Amino acid sequence: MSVPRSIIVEVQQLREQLVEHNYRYHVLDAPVVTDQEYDRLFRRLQQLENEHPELVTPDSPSQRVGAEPASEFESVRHEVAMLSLDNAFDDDEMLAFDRRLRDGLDQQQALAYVAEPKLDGLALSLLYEGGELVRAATRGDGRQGENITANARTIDSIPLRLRGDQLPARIEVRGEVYMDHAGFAALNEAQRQAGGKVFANPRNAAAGSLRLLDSRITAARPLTFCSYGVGLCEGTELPGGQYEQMLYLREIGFPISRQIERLDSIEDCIEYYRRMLDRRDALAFDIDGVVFKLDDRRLQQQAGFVSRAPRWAIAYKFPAQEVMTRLLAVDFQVGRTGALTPVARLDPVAVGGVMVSNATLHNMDEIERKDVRIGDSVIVRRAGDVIPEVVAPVIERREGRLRRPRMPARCPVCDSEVVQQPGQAVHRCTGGLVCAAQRKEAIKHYASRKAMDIEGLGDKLVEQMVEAGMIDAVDDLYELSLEQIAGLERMAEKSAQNLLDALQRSKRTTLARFIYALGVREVGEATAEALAAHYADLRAIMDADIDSLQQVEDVGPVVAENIRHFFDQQQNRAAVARLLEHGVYWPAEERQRSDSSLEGHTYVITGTLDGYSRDEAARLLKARGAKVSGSVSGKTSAVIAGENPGSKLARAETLGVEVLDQAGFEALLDD
Ligand code: 9MJ
Repeated sequence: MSVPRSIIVEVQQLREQLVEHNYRYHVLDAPVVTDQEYDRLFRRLQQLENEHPELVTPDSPSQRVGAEPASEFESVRHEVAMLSLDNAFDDDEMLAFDRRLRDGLDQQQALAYVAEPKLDGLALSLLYEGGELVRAATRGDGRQGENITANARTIDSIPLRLRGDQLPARIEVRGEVYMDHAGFAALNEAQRQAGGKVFANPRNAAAGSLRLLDSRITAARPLTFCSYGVGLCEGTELPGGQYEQMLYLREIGFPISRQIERLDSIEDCIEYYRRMLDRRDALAFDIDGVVFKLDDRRLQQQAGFVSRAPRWAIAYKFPAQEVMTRLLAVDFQVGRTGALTPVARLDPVAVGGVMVSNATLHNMDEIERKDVRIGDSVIVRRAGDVIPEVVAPVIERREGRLRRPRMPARCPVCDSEVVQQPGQAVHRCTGGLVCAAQRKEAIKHYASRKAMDIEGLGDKLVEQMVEAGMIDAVDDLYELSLEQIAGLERMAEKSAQNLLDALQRSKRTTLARFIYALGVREVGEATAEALAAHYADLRAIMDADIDSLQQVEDVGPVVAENIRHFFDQQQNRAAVARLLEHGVYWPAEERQRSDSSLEGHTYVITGTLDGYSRDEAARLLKARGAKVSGSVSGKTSAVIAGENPGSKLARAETLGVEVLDQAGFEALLDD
């Protein structure tokens, strides 16, 4: 039975659309359809191919789901060796690299370079013949790698077929496969829940995923490809500059770095390195340095190679984010809700450019899973704003019998009993507000920016005050006198007065902030806001039963139970009453506001707005029914851009999303 022509045409059109959308998403970074629309087209194609299997082609976008597992990877020889890069660790080494190159090439004037972040993943070689992906191989030892074509085909950002009509007969494109932070976190969470292997870092996760014999599993792993060069090329003359060559790769379908730049001198390269180092933590993926390549490809050839690396390229490495040190001891820190967290005391070491002597070990389950012992050499990681963590012990370096950390039976702060609720990983101190650690944390939380926002009342000051016996609970804050505060060590009278003023100002708040500030277990900002919006009245929340609480968005049985439990305790009700007596209030308009003028709209805020913190601006939008998101997509209603906007503004412009300035933002609130 032949397939109706209309079906053949539809399949053809669906493929073209999907390929185009994929290219716009992964390469141009400018999608024009929502994820749902993409999925709809994809499912329609799958459906038609299921009904008419004879229409399936190897380069169909549907063929990225993985194939039957292989028994081993075939070895492949690289026709052009895959070299590594020489490293530089400081500016002098960069200047020396440039000088060597200029001397060798007999060049007096400055050399131009192409700069891009050094992705911390795995090198991949992609061979295309007649525009079609025929082979993907790992770097291996540079001469010989492994054929992982089936796995590479599952990565959406790797084109199965090249774009354009004047394609080279054969071209080998090289680049890096990596996993971004969000993908890595999601994968590890899924692995943890399934009791599978948890990866130490995104690089290991990418490597592990790419080298699975079952490509159907690889297909489900969040891998990304970014190209950085060409190996062999036959049948076309490539542009004479490295930068132009990269633009050519983008044209024929490959993602290239968004941060790529052509620079006029080695001084500009050093400046680029500093800029990237500053931005390192804000990137969505790990980079371990910056790569510079001579732009002029004729000069590249002239410069040639030394042993395993080109003379015309260099990697200027960042300070390592993972280093090895010794675990000296494990202490237990008591949090606001009494949870005991194991903290690693380390032999001090520089990680990512900062000295680190403490790192989190998360919880006892993690310690057991990783088999960390006191005295072990351990890998410590510090990435971005995330607190440093112990990734794993280096078992090979373990000597003799080392002791496993043990959860203490009594609280190290107040000596109350430590218990573990059945079915829960956390151990808690049962001391409640008897425990100074819990009292300190409760007060710190109350004063924090997203809670009562008491300016000048930082963690150190709270600790000092609790230790001096000046405050036991949050309501004591409002009874502090100028003399008491000024009497503290390192506290000037002026600062003491400022703190008193801040305490006074903090009394005017919102219901949501107040609920959040109380620190009910598992009631975060969003839940506090949902509770305030639902009940619009503190008394109603304090007296709500479990069933009623579960009517609130995001409140499940556990959180409902926590809220009920909190307000069932006489001491908590009394504390609330005392706070209100001290004059904590939220203006009525805030309380009763149930404006929905912005319902169905999603906004993204970037930059600084005059007179509003980012949180405050978000709160005002949400109070009118809007959603506030952290990332710009085709679904964003508008991006609100204040002073010094970030990359979100550029992204809005690429996507054609409306951009509002301060006046536009204020107009939204007034409507
Ligand atoms: C990475 N890892 O991002 C190279 N790389 O060039 C970039 N690696 C490279 N270039 C030649 N951007 C050998 C390796």
